Amino acid sequence: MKLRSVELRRIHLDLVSPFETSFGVQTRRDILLVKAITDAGEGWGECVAGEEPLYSPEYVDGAQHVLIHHLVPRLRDREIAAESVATLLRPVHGHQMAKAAIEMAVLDAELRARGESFGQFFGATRAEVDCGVSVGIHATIGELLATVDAYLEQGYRRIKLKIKPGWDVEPVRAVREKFGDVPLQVDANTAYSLADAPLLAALDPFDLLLIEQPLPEEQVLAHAKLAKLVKTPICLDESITTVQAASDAIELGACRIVNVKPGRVGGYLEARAIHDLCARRGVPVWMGGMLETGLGRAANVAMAAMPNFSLPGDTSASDRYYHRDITEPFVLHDGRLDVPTGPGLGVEPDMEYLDSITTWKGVA
Ligand code: NPG
Repeated sequence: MKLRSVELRRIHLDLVSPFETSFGVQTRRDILLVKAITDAGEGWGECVAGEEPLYSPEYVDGAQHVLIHHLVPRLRDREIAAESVATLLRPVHGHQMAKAAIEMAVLDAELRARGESFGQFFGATRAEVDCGVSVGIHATIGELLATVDAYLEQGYRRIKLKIKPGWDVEPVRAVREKFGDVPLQVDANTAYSLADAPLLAALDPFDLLLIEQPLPEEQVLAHAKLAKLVKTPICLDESITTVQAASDAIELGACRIVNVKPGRVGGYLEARAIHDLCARRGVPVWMGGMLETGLGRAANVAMAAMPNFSLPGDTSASDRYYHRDITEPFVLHDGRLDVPTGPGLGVEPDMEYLDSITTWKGVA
């Protein structure tokens, strides 16, 4: 398959409600979409980088720049396959989210051309996936409980609470007291230090599924030390940027569970390798979320149907994020989302709507 060109597009979408994490409050998204134009057809990719480099070093303007100047030139006018993209891009260090976006677009084009869905390609073993929801930091416990109540009413099968120093034990206690044994986990987005081990151990009595990324991403050894001081399983997100990093972290005892985010690790193929590695090591994985539109969500839901994705993911319905998604919406039924079955991503962006929210377009 020959890559002729790549169309880049920035779109603006408001979130249905502000989403506060330990690294800031998001109220809207400025999203970079890429369309691979090949001699076999077209494919879509979504870049998960945020407006500012607060979750990881990547941010959307940087992703756009590196795609135009460093990534697309290494792929354009060449015979490529999705499986060769990461190798061709290896000379460029880092920039996993930008790399993931173009690899996703090439994979979508390739699978659409041969009439195969993402789910078939990944070896999905389920037609639908269990969904959890990520609940941001709230101003008061009362407001948090109201939000959690509404999500449980909608059928979500697991609640994840964002935590930070000063907003941890109390919200967890309040949710446990009000909602009983609902599957519950917390995510710190690197906000703590190893010295906070006693505080994190204070979460042990609440029977959480996991504590996600309590310490800064480079502190893998400290996570292994923390794992000996708390009973709740440690799950890593930000620290796991490659299959090698996943392998090292598991061997070191830094995590018992892994959050898989294809954007964070450079693409769906590296994410699949992490799934496979974790399956061999007996480490459960679950699908993370980066507030994706229907395009990224389609691919995430397909991957989450692989066998070792044994915990509910942050694969929530479209209406948890956006009043109107750019594809047909993903709708929750009985706490699950259906895996798309059409060729490639199996969803189509609504081009008229997309054009109406596009803030910039370019070709590389
Ligand atoms: O449902 O897509 C979702 C959001 C899940 O909490 C979520 N994502 O740290 O995992 C995270 C967090 C996040 C969102 C991180 C956006 C960075 C950007």
